[in-house]
Amino acid sequence: PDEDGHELWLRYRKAGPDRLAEYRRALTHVVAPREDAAVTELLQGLSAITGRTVPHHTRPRRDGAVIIGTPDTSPDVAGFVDNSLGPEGYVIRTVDNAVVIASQGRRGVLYGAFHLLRLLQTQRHVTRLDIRERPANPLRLVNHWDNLDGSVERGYAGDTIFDWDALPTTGPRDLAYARTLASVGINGTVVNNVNANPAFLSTEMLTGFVGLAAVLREWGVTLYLSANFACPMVLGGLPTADPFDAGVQQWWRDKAREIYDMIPDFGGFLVKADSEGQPGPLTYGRTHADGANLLAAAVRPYGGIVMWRAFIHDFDPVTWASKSYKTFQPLDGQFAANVVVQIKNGPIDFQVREPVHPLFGAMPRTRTMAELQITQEYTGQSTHLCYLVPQWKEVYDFDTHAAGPGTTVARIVDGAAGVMNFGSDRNWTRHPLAAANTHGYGRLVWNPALKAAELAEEWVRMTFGGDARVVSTLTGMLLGSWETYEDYTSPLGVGFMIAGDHFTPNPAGNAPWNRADREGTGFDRTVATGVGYTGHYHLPVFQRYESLADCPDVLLLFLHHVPYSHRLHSGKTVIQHIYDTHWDGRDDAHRLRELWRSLKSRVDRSRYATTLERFDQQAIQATLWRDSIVSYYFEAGRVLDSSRSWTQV
Ligand code: GCW
Repeated sequence: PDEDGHELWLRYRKAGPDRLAEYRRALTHVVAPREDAAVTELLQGLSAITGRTVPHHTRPRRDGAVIIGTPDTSPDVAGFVDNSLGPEGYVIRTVDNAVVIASQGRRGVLYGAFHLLRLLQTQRHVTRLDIRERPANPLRLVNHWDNLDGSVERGYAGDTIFDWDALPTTGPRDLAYARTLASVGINGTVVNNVNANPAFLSTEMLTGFVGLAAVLREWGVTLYLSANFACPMVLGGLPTADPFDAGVQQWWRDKAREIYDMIPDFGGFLVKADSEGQPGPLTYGRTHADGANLLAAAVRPYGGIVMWRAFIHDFDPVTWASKSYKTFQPLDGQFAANVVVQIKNGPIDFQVREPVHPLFGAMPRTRTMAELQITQEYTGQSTHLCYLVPQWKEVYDFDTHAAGPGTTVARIVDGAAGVMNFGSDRNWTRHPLAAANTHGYGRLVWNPALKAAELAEEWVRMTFGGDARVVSTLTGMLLGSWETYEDYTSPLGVGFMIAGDHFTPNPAGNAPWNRADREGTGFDRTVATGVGYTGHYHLPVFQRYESLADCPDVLLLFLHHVPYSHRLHSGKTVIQHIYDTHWDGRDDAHRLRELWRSLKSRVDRSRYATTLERFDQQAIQATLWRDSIVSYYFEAGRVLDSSRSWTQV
């Protein structure tokens, strides 16, 4: 078997002795009118896991049938499906001596098939199943920041996973990619960078995408593309890209027709406009809503959508946190019904710790989705272990109070986009454990109520098997890793301690962000004395953030400037907290390596070695981080560390 290859968590290994007999009895053949992706996956998975050839039949033959389908295609499942399931929901039920997987739609059947396989991969019993699932949100996407030349912006696992030149011809990797997304319920992908080369919408490229869309379609994944707002000028030779210009409107309508003629189920466009040098409607005195509605009108006849990004700033630390809120909030109600505003989880840029973006809950008449970052741009890239599901859960669970208590982000959004961490590396993510973030992202977006601990354990079992020591050790390592990374990098929400590579420490270069001076540190973003950012939140949140006494410790330096002697809720002074967390966090990073070493005899040699090399690097980097931040703050404030004596240091 391909131990370190691109199987990721879809490793169908023969069941252990405690489950093998049960699985062999319960799952003997797959029943469906015809072979499709769900059937293929079940045949492959069930055969490998039971160690017997599991065949496909059109009718049940004996005990152990796995009967799958939609009411349209298979009369056997008709009685199991009701309308409330929707096209992506499914039931899995044990009936007599068969297992039924039924859905209204093809996607639901596929997700049900993966669910059954997941049960087997995580060593669960399957004799009395009664499962009912439906996704919390319709938009469950990944975003690739992949360029035409094959490079990946903020990609840390090689070049693009796609082979643009080969398209429309596709290969095994495209198929494996589509399958992998489907296995965790992801139903859409934007394959090119939001810093979009207009050429991605050229007729030549679109012709190629027909092939990719076909593979994705088999696995229930919709293709979307990032669009450059200046396409009518660059590709169409028009003198303007003004959304109010009739020629521009016509150009986008024609482009949409061309695309939908080729790819009838094309999902629509993702747009980064008037941000970091990208063209946009502001050039013509129009608003973001005008720009979004221009493209939305073009794709509307075909059921397409436009995902319009809210990530805008002026590279100015003073205005950055508020810019997106101030620009988009007044536009609430002006976006077309098929526009979804895509909002990063926080107001800055995927820092290890940020408050939740104040736009969530501020645009009640606008469809919104959350942009999360699977690729660990600021959280250790593919070197540090940083399991982000706990962070994303905090985002989903955050109560905006927009429509009273309980207006959580999970209840507000229509879905999410995860900036992807796959690349051309043989194992797709470089750090073998980084795939836990990809898996966790898909599963959490399907159901934000799932617990981080459940998802971490599920991934470990699927990826490394059921050995109890491996499961408990690795699950624990994943769950604590975000806090560890935060401890030795950026304290108390201060953010941007990082150099231009977004990897190594450079606190001195970021003084306008951390504002460390002789007396204290932190960025005053209050209404009373600072830049007024806290005022973007609804009342109870505003009060909590505005008040120094109530502000959560983890966000203290994001929201307030305080003296080094300020006492946290923990009882420690800010400066002592900074010293202690950096020393402890660095030690925890070294401990992660020891924990991994303790699994040596329980993990295959190849993945063991690749992963150990990651932990070796992380340990070195964590020491560098600790020393940089501790010395920066010591030099700024000249306060002695009261926890460590000089002999220890
Ligand atoms: O996260 C930052 C990155 C940029 C990125 C930008 C964005 C795609 O540093 O590389 O560009 O934000 O999200 O648009």
